[in-house]
Amino acid sequence: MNPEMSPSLHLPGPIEVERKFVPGPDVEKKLCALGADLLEEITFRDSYYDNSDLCLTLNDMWLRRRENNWELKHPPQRGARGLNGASTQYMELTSEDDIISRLSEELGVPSPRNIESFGLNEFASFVTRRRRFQLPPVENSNTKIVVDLDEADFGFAVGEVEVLVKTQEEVENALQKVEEICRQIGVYRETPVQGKVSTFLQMNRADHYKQLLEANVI
Ligand code: V4E
Repeated sequence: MNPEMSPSLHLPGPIEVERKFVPGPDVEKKLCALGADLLEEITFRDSYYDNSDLCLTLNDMWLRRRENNWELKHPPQRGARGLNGASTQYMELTSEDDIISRLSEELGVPSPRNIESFGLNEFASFVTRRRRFQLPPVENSNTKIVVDLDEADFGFAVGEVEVLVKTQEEVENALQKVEEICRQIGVYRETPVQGKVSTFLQMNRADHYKQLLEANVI
């Protein structure tokens, strides 16, 4: 059986369940009122890669280098999209070996020695300043709920409520939890809020952006 379809088997990475929001002026006050702690303030550069046919992103696969680390996000179930209502669910791979085998499968090429040898092109690169908050633990659960307030260097700000889970079975609860937190901090919206990469493409690479819209990826 395909391990990605079986809920309880070990997955190669966590599933990130997330809901983005437009950060209003009161959001930090509301987070404090819920007992959130500022965990860290960090700054990092993300560079995103694809081939000339956009095979990865048109299939909702997002390969990036965050500072010196490679990361790949893809929908947990094959053929599905990561966007689910106004929330998203993506498997996050951080092991280079796992990323290479997933990419070579997707691109239909043999596994090279390293990720650079796929010869992919950078299509977006920007710096994010992130303030990360952690909400107090939910009783009888070890779920960690994190809220990020991001400012990208191209003049765009976005927030996200995020929960990491280990199995597909836990996704439904996590979706409810991120929605509930958005309501509690007063940022709930029915429709998806666009993230940094989509906004970067809309501003700088209109054709790539249009193709993603037409493929229902964003
Ligand atoms: C998955 C995805 C993209 C890659 C960037 O993912 P995102 O979570 O927006 O970035 P970031 O910096 O917050 O990563 P983190 O630090 O949380 O790991 S670009 C587009 N997608 C798909 C997508 C979508 N279709 N709709 C929405 C609302 N978001 C993302």
